[in-house]
Amino acid sequence: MKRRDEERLNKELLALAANTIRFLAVDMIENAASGHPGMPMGLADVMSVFSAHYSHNPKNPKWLNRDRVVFSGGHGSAMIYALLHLWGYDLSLDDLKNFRKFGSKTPGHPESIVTSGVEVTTGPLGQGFANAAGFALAEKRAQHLLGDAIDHKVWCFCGDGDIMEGVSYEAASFAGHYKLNNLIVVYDCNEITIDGRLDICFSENVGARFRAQGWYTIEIDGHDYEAIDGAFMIAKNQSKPTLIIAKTRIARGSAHLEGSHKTHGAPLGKSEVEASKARAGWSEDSFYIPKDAAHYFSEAVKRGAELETAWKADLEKSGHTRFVNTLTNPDFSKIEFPEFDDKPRATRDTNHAIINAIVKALPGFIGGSADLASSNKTELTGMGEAPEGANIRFGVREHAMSAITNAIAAYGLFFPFDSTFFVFSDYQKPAVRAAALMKAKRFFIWTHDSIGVGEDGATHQPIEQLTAFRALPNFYVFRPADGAENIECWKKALSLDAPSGFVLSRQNLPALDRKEARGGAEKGAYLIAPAKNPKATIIASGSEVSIAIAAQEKLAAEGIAASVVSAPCFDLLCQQDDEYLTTIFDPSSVILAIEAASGAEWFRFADAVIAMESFGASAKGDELYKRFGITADRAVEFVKAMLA
Ligand SMILES: Cc1ncc(C[n+]2csc(CCOP(=O)(O)OP(=O)(O)O)c2C)c(N)n1
Ligand SMILES: [Mg+2]
Repeated sequence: MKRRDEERLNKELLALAANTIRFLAVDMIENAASGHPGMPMGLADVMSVFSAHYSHNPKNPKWLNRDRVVFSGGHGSAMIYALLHLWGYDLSLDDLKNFRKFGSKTPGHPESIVTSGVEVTTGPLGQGFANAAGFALAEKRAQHLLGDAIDHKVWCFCGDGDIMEGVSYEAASFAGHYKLNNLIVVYDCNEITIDGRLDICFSENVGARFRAQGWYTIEIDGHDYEAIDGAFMIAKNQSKPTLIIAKTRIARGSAHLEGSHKTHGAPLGKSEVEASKARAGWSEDSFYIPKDAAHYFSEAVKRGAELETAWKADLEKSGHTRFVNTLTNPDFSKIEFPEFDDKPRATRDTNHAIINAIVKALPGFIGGSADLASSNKTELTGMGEAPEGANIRFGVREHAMSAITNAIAAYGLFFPFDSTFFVFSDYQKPAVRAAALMKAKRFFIWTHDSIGVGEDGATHQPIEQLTAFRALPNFYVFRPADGAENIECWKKALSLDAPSGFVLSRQNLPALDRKEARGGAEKGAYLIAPAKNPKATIIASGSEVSIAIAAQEKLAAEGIAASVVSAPCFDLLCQQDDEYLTTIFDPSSVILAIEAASGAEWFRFADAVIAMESFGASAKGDELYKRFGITADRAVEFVKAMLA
């Protein structure tokens, strides 16, 4: 990056710029009467230097070769918004004045779908750290596909809280193993968290930990401009990821509260703001931006335009422009989905054939498993290994896996997946929620979806997870009944701008007869086995659809007409209008749902629900279905009782 040395080391200007960040953030927080001034004030010196190192284009926040920057401590949002405004992003002074207000572009914690320039939604500590590792991995894959056209850095700013969270351990281990030397993490080490001094609860040697994980580490005074600049220069030329441990004082520049945990999450208060501004020789005016500071930050606009123009020319010369477009706008109609015959198959197996068909057509499809690829059936045949190839070995690091995959999705070129047993989705949950908040187009592949798992027992048999994920906004859970439905679910999921989860069986399921079927999976549920003038409708998903059909046959033998609705996606079903609902649920029929999970949500549609009311147990899957009453005979009993 072109940068004038005298500007980089103009300490007076850097101090002016830092105070601008500090007091803009402080004024935003006073104005909102809530927020977190400690971090913006403590990190302002680092950010003022960072501003000259950061390669981005504020007028095109999606420029592909921009540096990715992640603020993992989302509570520092006032600092982020102040910077985005100063750099020239689409964030006005009025937006800063609306900080934390309903419908503003400046929510309490940064949200990528609300504010342009915010790469990922952060707030739950540790997520951003792992996202940064994901961006770094995504860049390695992009470099493999596009060569020198991609050569940016990934920056992450994090605090004591992020470092304490387990997910940052997993992600650091992953980044160290894959030698993600494009990753630079700045640890805002103020040794203060909400409850007070860090040493009341945390005393490990963070540098030694990261070095053991394969990182290069540097410790600096986070208020010394030369040291900060020097650390950035060193970090940019490493063969390993770099952790810069910046020793800082929380609320640096506060007249009486510098170093106090009280500044973490509460406004300084009017008199303290006045005293602090007076001590810094700052204007008393709120939202004051000195001209020289404004100029210093807004250089980003000119520099960004130059950087992007030069990059576009280089890309053109490299001949990769079309490939970038292909990756950015994948043509899903190119996928040649497999055709399945009528042999029984586990949906994890049909899914394996489907994801291999997807990757054959579209190089932006990448992903992997948390050490269960052979069980999850997620190997992408012949597609190579990460960081260059499409198969990512996440190791047994489910939480980081999903936060990493969220960032791969946010990178701009890929639509990734990750995978584990459905029961271990509990270990991914915070990242699943983050994916939904970001509307990330990405896929969770969850196999071993029920008590059908069998002898591994209760620890490995999901019960409540389906209900939990169906309750998650912006999230689509697909539980297909067989291979044909599995394909339909993928077609739908690929069309959504939101994350999807595939909940798949370990055990074989029969290929269902669809000759009489009405409708398809795209509405979430459809009549897979309709009956004339049904007295009952049985609704089920996944492995229970064939049980419902068996119940239908038994009822028919007793002269009771029943229809069967297959519901691969509860979330989509909830979006249908009454007109559609009456086509699948005959208004004169009683409705029974059957599912080998907690099933509470089915009461939204059903009069009665057969579901799991306890944990599972160790035995063969078939036996467990009988023991727990997830059977056709029980469905028949229920229907007869409901009609009586
Ligand atoms: C997963 C998670 N747990 C708890 C919180 C609540 N929380 C927000 S900030 C914070 C402490 C942060 O300490 P640090 O990262 O050192 O930030 P600083 O106080 O130095 O700004 C906590 C516990 C959270 N946001 N996310
Ligand atoms: Mg701290």
